[in-house]
Amino acid sequence: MSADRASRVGIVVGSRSDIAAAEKAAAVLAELGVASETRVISAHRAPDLLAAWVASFDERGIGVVIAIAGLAAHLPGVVASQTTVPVIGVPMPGGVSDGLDALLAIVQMPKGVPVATVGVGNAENAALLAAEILAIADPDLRDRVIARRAAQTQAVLDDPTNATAEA
Ligand code: RP5
Repeated sequence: MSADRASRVGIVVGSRSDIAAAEKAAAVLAELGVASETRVISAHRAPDLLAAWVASFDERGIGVVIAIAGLAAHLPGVVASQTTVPVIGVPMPGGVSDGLDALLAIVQMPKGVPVATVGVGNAENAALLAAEILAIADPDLRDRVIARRAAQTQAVLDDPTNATAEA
């Protein structure tokens, strides 16, 4: 598969305990018409399987990765170390500081291997950022991303509690 068909998102979680976040990301991507695939691969329990999955990105058409992890949260960085496909890390709540540990582990990647990081547990934003990255080369997807943003704004405007006082 050629690079210009890298239109899918690879979602990986380090544990089945994080699968709900992966499902949230996949649902947002599906809403935008973006295909995704989800894997449960621990970077420390199954490093060779993780490497094999990353090595298959070109043939699978994966153009962005969402890597979701808690605790030491090395999964996004390990994936990023093996590919130049953009990696978005989602730190998960829990641990000694309810996600602050995972947030710092993901956002504090040493220089040379970037990982984009969203807020703790914010799989929705990871999906939206993945879609925005893919939309750079996909005008139809760009239109859908813009439409979703507009609908979000309209929902705020339509909220009756936000009605301004009439003169
Ligand atoms: C990481 O440690 C996973 O990403 C998960 O967030 C956390 C807990 O994993 P389990 O104890 O559920 O295997 O591997």
